[in-house]
Amino acid sequence: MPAASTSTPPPPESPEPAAKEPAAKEPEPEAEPEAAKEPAPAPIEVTMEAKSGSKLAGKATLEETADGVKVTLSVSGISPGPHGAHVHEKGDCSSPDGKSAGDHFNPGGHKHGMPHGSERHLGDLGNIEIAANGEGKLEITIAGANLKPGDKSSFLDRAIIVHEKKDDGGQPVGNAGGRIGCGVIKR
Ligand SMILES: [Cu+2]
Repeated sequence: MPAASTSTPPPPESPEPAAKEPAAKEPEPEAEPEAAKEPAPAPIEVTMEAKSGSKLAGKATLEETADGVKVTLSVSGISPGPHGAHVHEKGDCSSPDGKSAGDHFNPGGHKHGMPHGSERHLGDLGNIEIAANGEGKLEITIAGANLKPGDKSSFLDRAIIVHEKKDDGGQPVGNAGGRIGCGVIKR
């Protein structure tokens, strides 16, 4: 057996470097860190029903944002001027007068107030301003509210009420009179 050759074959020539790497792709956006917040729930569409013999029609969209729940309420068929609007505690619009929706949604046990005031119910949306043609829109973001199932500050499974009169901020519920529109906030 011949002595082991000391000559090892030359390493194969290293292959030509590939002519050119294709232009580097844009880096992928960094993946969300594992502890990222759970995604915000999808927006909720609410159909408003006429109550107390009104001709109200309309809808609302509720969307969870970083700043709270954004409520966009559009109604038609009611008298011009301001009309109180609130989230009420029960997602039940079954009664003709809307009272099945219960009281203002007030998980913090506060006094009634106007939105953005320091003392207010979480469900206080203020007033929707109705034009001469009977139509109006309210857009407001309520800090501290969410749309999560079962959360104590959630607007889910509650109701939006539009009142016959202006919410003047007075106690206990703003002197806004009867309930002329109601819509259940549900998925
Ligand atoms: Cu109300």
